[in-house]
Amino acid sequence: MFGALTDKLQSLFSSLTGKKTLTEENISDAVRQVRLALLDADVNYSVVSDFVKRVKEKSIGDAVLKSVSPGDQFTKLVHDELIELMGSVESPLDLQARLSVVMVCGLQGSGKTTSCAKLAAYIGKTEKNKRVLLAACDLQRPAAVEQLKKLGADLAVPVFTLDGEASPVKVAKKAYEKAEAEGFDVLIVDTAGRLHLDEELMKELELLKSQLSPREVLFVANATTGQDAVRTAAEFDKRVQITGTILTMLDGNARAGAAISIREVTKKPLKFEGIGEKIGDLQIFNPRSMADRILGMGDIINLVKKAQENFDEAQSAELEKKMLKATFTYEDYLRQMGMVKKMGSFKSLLKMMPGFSSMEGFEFSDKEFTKLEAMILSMTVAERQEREELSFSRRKRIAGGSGVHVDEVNRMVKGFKRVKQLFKSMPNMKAQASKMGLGDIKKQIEGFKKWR
Ligand SMILES: Nc1nc2c(ncn2[C@@H]2O[C@H](COP(=O)(O)OP(=O)(O)O)[C@@H](O)[C@H]2O)c(=O)[nH]1
Ligand SMILES: [Mg+2]
Repeated sequence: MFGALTDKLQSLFSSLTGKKTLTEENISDAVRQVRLALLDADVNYSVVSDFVKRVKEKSIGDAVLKSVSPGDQFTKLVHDELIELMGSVESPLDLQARLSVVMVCGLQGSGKTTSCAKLAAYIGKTEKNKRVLLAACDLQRPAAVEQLKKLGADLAVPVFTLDGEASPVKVAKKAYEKAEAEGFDVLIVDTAGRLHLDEELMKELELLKSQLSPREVLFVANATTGQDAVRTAAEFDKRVQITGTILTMLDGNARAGAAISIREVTKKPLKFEGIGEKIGDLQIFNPRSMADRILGMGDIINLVKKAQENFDEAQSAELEKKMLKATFTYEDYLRQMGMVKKMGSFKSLLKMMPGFSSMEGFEFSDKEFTKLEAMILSMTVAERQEREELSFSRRKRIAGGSGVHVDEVNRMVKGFKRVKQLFKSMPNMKAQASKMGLGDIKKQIEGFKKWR
């Protein structure tokens, strides 16, 4: 996700790992490099200065106390400081009012409308007893109202609109009246953006805010825009006193700058992160997990959370037992691939883990799965359980039965064997991954990739 910054910090940490002790000299060097890496990643200058000052003070104090594994010590220090910089803890939505208004604002194209819908879905999932009404108050772009209507319809969340009304404040007021009259708990208000900061927009937002007394004023920041997002956040905060930020486009090649600086500059929490275009691609912002990702430690928290949503636990536990005992059959393989396919945003999930950038472009499509399924279902039960050797004539029969070329069958057999072998020789499975029945995903994916 943060490619360059992650790479730099990682090589810096590994160069320290060889050192016996942290001396003032090599700390200075390391700190200087952290500073450059952060500046390079577009982190706000004064944020960087404060950050490295703190790291330096602490690491020197630290080195006096203990001189074991200086690289790890330093990594941990930078990690801890990054977490603190990003707010330490998760910052959930404040929906305490009887009718809580959430006003969403930001520049055009930052992801406001999408985030409104994602928030509605998120609340629907996390606060099942709360009823949400969406209000389409972006009257600048004619398509904006339609866009929200469609998103709402997909989610079965009602969207309030007023045809022919040109004043967003009037629409918002009417939406509020409806929400109150009909006992809604949350009103999410989508607002207009502009390409750049502009006075008219700010006035409109101030007016909306004064009319709605929102519980939350969420600034939506496109994380790929780096310092611009930070400046914009500061300006919105000055005018409408934001209560938090939603960082979007974190699935793109976002530079870490925005994530790190916005909170420090506005002193308002980073509340959510958007990691894709789909409605489910919103998660609560977790400073620790973000620090892990920036430092390239993988994102175990989110990985586990997501995997748990997508996996049938009992089924994967059983599969894993089988794999370890190497009684893994073609049927199990098919089931496992089915689970991989079910994980809709598998790709964005993989990108959260270290060393996975090479996986970009990996997609396991429905079509490929259907092909795999056809091949395995064309096998006899004895073949699927490997009680019968897959001779060339058998492979030809399978190819014929499933409408593929025999080469494809050969590749599928290889992929299966590789995955099976992998699990046999896998004593050091990562604890978390193993819990989810994923095994060493990276190798597993390589197996899948080779099959393809
Ligand atoms: N990749 C990615 N795309 C996003 C994300 N959030 C929004 N988008 C896309 O960005 C574009 C602009 O989003 P939209 O919500 O219309 O922005 P708005 O003008 O601020 O309302 C749309 O094509 C969205 O699908 C995200 O987190 N990741
Ligand atoms: Mg919009």
